[in-house]
Amino acid sequence: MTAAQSTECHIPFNPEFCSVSNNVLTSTYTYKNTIVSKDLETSKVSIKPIEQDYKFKLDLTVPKVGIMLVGFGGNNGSTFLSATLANKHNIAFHNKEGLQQPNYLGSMTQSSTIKLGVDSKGNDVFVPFNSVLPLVNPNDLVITGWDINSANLAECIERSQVLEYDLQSKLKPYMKNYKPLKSIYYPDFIAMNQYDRANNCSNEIPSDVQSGKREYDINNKWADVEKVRADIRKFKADNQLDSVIVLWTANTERCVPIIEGVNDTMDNILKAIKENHEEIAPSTVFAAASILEKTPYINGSPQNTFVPGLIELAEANDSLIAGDDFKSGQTKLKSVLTQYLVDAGIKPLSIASYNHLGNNDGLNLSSHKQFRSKEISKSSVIDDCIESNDILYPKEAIVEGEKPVDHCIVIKYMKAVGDSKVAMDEYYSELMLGGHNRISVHNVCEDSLLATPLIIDLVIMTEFFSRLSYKKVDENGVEENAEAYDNVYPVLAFLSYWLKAPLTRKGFKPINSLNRQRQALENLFRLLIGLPANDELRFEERLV
Ligand code: NAI
Ligand code: DG6
Repeated sequence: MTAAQSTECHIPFNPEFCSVSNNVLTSTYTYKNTIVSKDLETSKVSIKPIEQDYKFKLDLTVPKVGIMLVGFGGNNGSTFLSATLANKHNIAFHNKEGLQQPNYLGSMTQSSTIKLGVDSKGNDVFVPFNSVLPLVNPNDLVITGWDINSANLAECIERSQVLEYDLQSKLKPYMKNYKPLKSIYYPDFIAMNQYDRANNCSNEIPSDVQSGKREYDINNKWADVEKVRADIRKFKADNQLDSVIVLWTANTERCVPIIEGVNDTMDNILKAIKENHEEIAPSTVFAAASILEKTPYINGSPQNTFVPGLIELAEANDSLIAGDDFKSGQTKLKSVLTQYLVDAGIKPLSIASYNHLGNNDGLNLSSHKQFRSKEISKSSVIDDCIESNDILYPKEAIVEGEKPVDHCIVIKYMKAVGDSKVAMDEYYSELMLGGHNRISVHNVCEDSLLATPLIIDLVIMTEFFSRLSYKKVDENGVEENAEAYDNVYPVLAFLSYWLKAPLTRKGFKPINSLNRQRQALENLFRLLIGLPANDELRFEERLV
């Protein structure tokens, strides 16, 4: 490993279940669950407790990590670089309220805590999330990326109008030397209103200058994959990185149809790229290139990049993937509010979600096909919560083809509000004895300042998962695979907390509840240091 830093863990490991050797933590854990079956005729429920022992291994050495953003020059991409540079160089700045210090507010890994246990009096004790196990410090990330537009990153922060003027001025000297790598543009996938931006593309066809119209080669898609692979390798070598992560934060593309023989299997999708199939999008090229380089790939946008063929490719290469679509403001709140209503036994009847925004993301989404991708990812967030309560939503009462809750998504482009997206939601619910409850939310989401911390967390946690491996142990203590540990399954559903439409393993339904998503992460951290899963029984207080 190059330039690897050694860890300083402040939290002791429980020696009953953990040991450390050569800076590798080994933990044992008994996973317990219950198999529940329901007799459909009698409605009788039967339960069968199950247990499985696991051994986990975590490399405690934090590597030197590089991040490559697709869409580097956009609002999220440029805010991501700004945030890490401002924190790294401790750049304080003035806004109208006075002097502000840089920070990572909104990042769960950097600015939230985990309950570790209780003090001698039974009161809860919390510790910073990033103090439990060694995680990469975002200040240490080496950052680059691709963009179809050539503006340098100092120009980008001015264009995006996200940061305070004073901070922009202080950051510009650090940012002007960051220039996006040339990217790949196939005009059919993002809105035509983005066409003028595409002046930094490796697939641009040198053309007659007088025509004034740029043209792009869409018939060399395998060469585009090879170009992205070469970019990843060069970045890694030039910066002596131990690992690289690629994250898509470029414009939302339209979704692609799943076509038998084209993108339904690994072999077919590789063939389709080589044959320049029209349904191979730039995001397919970036994802395929990353997977072939065994470089984790995260999809921060809603398009269905992860078609079955790409998932199979990730499985075959044991390469981590996660998606889709950052869950930042309106949707995050919706997942919490819907859960609250449904868990309280209140029945949401309709959720009307409207928003308008004036940034380039909003401009792109003003085109119907791109809006449709976003509509799909924003719609799915309440599904599992509604399904969890068949007192409120009895299966037999659900009309085929209809959703039990009317859920409507509207997005409008309104230039004036820029990056300060306005989200308005109305939750209309049924109360006891014919009553109704109407909750109206007016939420100003500073879009990129909400999304950037999620990018930080996704990168930090993806790197963490690439250091984690496991094996099963049978009831006699015999290890399933005596020689080696397995990597975690390539589709990182553990990252669902940050994603609107979490990608899951085939055959499993996504979990959208924010609390449940977070609980999984907390409990994973706890078991790795030899602690039991958190419960809130509080017997110290509640039993005599
Ligand atoms: P943006 O429009 O400011 O930035 C996107 C950038 O991608 C632009 O600079 C554009 O030139 C570039 N681009 C387009 N196609 C490209 C390609 N093929 N290769 C490389 N670069 C390309 O958008 P913003 O606000 O940064 O959002 C980025 C993505 O993240 C969008 O898809 C958005 O829907 C998604 N997102 C944003 C959230 C937020 O709160 N800001 C939350 C959830 C998702
Ligand atoms: C309009 O909804 C623009 C989108 O890109 C959102 O800003 C983004 O998806 C965040 O959405 P949400 O629902 O998590 O606030």
